Amino acid sequence: MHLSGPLSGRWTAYLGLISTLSGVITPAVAVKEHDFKKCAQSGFCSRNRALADHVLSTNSWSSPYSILPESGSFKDGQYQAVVLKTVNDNGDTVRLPLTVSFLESGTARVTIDEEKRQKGEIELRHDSKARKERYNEAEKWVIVGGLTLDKEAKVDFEDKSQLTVKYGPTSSNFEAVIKFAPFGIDFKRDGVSQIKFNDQGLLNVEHWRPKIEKPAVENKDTSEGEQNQEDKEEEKKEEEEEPKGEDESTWWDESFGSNTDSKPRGPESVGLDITFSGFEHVYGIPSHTGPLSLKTTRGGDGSYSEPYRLYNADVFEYILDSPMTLYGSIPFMQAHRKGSSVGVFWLNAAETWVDITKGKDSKNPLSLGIGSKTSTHTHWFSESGLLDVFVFLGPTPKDLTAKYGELTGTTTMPQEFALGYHQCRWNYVSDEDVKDVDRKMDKFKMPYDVIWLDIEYTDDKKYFTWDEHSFRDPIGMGKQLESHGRQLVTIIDPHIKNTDNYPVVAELKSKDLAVKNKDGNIFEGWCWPGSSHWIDAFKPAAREWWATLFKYASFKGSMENTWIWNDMNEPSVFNGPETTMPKDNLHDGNWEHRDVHNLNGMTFHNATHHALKTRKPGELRRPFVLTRAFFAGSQRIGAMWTGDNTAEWGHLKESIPMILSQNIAGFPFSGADVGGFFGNPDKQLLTRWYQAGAFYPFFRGHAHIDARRREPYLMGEPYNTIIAGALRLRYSLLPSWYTAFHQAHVDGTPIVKPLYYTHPDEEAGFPIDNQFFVGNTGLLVKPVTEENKETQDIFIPDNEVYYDYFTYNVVASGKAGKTVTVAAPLEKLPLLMRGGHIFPRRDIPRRSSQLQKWDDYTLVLTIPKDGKHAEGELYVDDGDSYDFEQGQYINRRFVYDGAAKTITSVDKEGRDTKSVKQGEWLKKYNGVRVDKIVVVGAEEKVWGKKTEVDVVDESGKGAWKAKVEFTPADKAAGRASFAVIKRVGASIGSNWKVEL
Ligand code: NBV
Repeated sequence: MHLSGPLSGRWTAYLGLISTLSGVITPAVAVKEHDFKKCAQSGFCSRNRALADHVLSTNSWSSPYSILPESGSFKDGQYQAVVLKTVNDNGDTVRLPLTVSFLESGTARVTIDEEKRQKGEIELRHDSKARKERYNEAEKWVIVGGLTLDKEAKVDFEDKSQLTVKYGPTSSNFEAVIKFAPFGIDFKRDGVSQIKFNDQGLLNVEHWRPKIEKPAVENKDTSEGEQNQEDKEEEKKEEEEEPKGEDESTWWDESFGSNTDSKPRGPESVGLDITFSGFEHVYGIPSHTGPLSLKTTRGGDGSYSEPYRLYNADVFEYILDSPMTLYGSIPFMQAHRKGSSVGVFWLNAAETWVDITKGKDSKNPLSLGIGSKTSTHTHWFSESGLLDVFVFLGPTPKDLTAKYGELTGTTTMPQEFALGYHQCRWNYVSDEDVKDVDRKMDKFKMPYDVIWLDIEYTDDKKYFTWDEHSFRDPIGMGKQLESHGRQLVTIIDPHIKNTDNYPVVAELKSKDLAVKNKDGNIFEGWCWPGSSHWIDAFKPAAREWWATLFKYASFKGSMENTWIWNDMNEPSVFNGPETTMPKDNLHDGNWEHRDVHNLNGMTFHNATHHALKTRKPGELRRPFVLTRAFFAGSQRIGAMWTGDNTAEWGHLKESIPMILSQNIAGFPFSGADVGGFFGNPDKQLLTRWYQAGAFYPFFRGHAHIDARRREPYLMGEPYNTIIAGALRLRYSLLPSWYTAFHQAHVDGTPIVKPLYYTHPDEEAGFPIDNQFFVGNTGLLVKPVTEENKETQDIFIPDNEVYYDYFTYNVVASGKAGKTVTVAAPLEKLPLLMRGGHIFPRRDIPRRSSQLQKWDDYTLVLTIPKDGKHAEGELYVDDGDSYDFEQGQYINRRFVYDGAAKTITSVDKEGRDTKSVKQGEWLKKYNGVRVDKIVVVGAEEKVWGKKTEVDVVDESGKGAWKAKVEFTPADKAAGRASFAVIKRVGASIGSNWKVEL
């Protein structure tokens, strides 16, 4: 295979991979950390860190930003003023308009722009077409609600030095103390400081300025090679003697590797320190490897020495426990301590870094830190754009996810099949191969819903085409899948092959819908197809055009069960700086790529989502689109996965905090490649990965093109049976998963929840990120992520009783903060049920979720320690259309009342469901019933003598008896007693009561 074109480190790294595509299997060459910038290699990162170093090492620093008091005004929940930045010793200033908005939700928003007058004055250094404004359209892509101003917010106090605003919903008691000089804000709840802006004095708005050309350095008569030793030493000496000024070396252009960024607007970063007062733990800002509770970043034991970076990138063979950037970014951080959860959302789509340090606050120097609280200091900086930060004052973790969800939207209600198991690899080699895998999954009784096609299905990486030698009959393939309710996902990437006779690229060019380079010409770069162009999905016209390509008549071979996977949308550009687009490229409206980089993937994902929604007139179905790159707001569009992980135990282990981080940061529909993308997992690792994957919100097995085939049925015994068990466990719990997704859709609640979220007062749980709860089920899972481990220690966060899911053994009874050890031989996933819950299940094993759609339910009721109360829920709709928005759904609340000895089902929202006009689906669902209720921990004195119970179906079907079977406790084995109410027979959608 001959390749021509510009080469970079990244490109050569891909050569190993690409050669496999021509049939020669060569091991991939790993791109390592040095292909991505360290802070010291990024101009604005170094400058902001240098500022921090300078400020924090001196006592005499005073932040040069102050509010011009007479410029301030407060009206209708908004404070506006001008912040003056003193830029030199002469006292020259630049004017920065400040807006502090107090929103009805209790969220506050602080925005700092640069005054228009300044913008008019600046001249771009190059003859660049880049827009001369600070990028202010992130909001347009990200924010979907919650911006109504709080008209009740009021100024409570004002003098020459500060202004206090009281705001927030009734009884919230929020206040913002805005200090004028230096400028800073202290956000308080109930009079206690929670979040402080510019408390350390690191606010930095690099104002726009003209470039002053320095006189050219005299041409020394030496050849490059020789010059330089002497001169360099001389220069170094001079530098050392000179007082340190700002480092201007990267103001006007900046190189990394062989790429130079032209930076036509010069330096323009925005930075701010945000202190979380009295908080020891901060979480969020995915995606990174490493622990859920974020580490400190300025060196020292157990710390990182680099800031967390948010710059969507195709990080090949990413490393573990690192603040390096990955494929997607959500600049939302939460701080938590007992009694308080607060957060910030940094709305900026440019490259962003976050430093984290922790320190003891002690006013009294003699206290030696004893009794003082730890605070977390964070320092955020982005390369360009507005300073735009939302502040959430909690007080609970749930308040944070709800308020953030109100602003950026919540998880899309998924296609029901999308919660099933997805079978992927790079690549299934033909339509026959796909059909064969499909048959084998059935043969080995392994349920699955979706099979995936990676880039090789195309004709030479031209998306919307098929390789006609290996995929001769895509429709035949699609129909076989359809016949048992299964789906196909095909990959469509944003790079469009630059070649003749490819109508897609011809239209992209003729319609002027591609990303441009800095000169305003169509940008050309390298990716899988070789020379390529990139759709600019920021353009409304590009989005509309993209939609036309997905019509069934255009994308021939696609069918109603074909869905889409968007990869490489960071975007990945093999010969670009850090494998992505040059920052001086231009998008819609002549915004530089630098301004919008982290949004890019979301706009493409969004265009695909829109395309699927409109692919056939009248076909109103929920799209399924998986994305690799994402930003705040992507949760409204589809699912994400954690990219190219490796078949190693460490990657299995770190997938859990990564997914938990997605969950608390508003984008819970997430998973990691089961088995690990690169390399070959051994059978034990693969088996453990299936057990863990069965508890990822998005559950997909995937493998690199060089990896050996690893469809789960190839493992032999006992692995096949164990993996089939994990898959079936997932399928039986699908009703509970769907219910948890619905909750996420309603109010942004995580689907899988870490302990600080579920037990915000149990301090020992705050750093724990290897076990989690599923929805509101009370199911607590801690997958085994270490080799040859046959027991698992599980932390118990409260005083409830916990039962083993499989054996009903009581593993913990009434002691919070204790760790219990459970047996975890390979065939057993450590999974506990907390007392006091009722969760739905479907127990008949089927081949796909679609085949269990009309099955009756099992409810599992776990009796709590005090026997008094248990509850749970079930949400179900047609799993496909938007009819749920018109009331076509069932949303039940189940309650066990130990005193009254009843189990009841009522509408969770208190609707009179009889008044809902029933569509076809809802009518048919009247026939779906509660089959059995399993009562775990059923007390002998209550249940022991029971042989039957009364069932009253309040939908008019009457009352009848259902049989009960009681099994006493097995004290020797530690097993709780349990009862099974058989053939309950009540309609799942109606109000009913079981009376003991
Ligand atoms: O399309 C090929 C792969 C895909 O299998 C993987 O899941 C993506 O993350 N893709 C990346 C391209 C490059 C892989 C080295």
